[in-house]
Amino acid sequence: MTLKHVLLEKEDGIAVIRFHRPEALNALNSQVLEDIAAAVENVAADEGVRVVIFTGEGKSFISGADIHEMDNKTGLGIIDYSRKGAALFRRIETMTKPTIAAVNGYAFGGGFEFVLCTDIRIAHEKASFRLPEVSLGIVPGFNGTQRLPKCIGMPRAKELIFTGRRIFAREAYDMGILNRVTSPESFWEEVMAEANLIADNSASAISLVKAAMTAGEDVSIDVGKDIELGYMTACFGTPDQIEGFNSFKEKRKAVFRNICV
Ligand code: CO8
Repeated sequence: MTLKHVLLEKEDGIAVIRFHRPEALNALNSQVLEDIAAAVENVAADEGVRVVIFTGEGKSFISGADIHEMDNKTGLGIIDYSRKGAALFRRIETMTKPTIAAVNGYAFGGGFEFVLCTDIRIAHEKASFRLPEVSLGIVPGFNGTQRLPKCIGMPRAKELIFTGRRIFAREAYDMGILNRVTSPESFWEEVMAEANLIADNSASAISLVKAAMTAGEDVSIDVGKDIELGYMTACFGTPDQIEGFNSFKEKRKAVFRNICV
């Protein structure tokens, strides 16, 4: 598929969705949001894709929502734009395929908020994160006020949002925002190694695990354990469960069917 601001590559079950708007450091205007949404729907519908990586072209992951586009909007236009972004971010957060944010540079504003929607986050040590919205007189409107406190706790989230302070990958890792920090040189190799480790496992089991974790995120353990039970039960009798158990008994590596549900 050809998109203006997103490059989509697929190889060996791994899809790479690369933001490509170099003239604005991959800022999220409406067209970029639509292109990312189209790429996400493409990989979501593709049974061959087992892992989805998001990354940026050049020195930026995403430099934020597009300030020039927002500048021309009135209240209703902003609601429309904000909802478009929020719907895309939630779609990414809840899609059944595992996602990796490979943070290659600036993750500012909506870019930082994008990272918070992904399952696994890897950045190289020069990548940086910032929620500068209050310096622009606005609120982190792609749901950063909601997701950041869940990720790092309310006091730290408030400090980052109230100050608009920029942090580099090591500090983001220490706060629990990132899974791993790499050197710039080994960055892509480590991202792909992680994606391959995931892709080797049962895609149907991972999608059920993710569904259970997403559904159970905000519920009591008593409700959550029953959610898990439902998804656990659904695994039994699937081709991957049968293959996984057979491979154990036959002392060989499992060869899964790549079925995502
Ligand atoms: N929007 C639009 N254009 C941008 C953006 C952006 N967020 N970021 C960079 N650009 C453009 C610049 O305008 C510039 O274009 P031009 O050459 O035509 O002037 C080009 O990208 C290159 O930028 P710089 O020359 O500034 O590059 P530097 O390497 O010197 O600096 C920075 C890079 C530090 C990333 C700098 O560009 C910057 O601070 N950008 C703004 C970052 C920012 O404030 N992001 C948050 C935006 S607000 C937000 O994301 C809110 C999300 C929720 C919205 C909800 C909807 C209601």
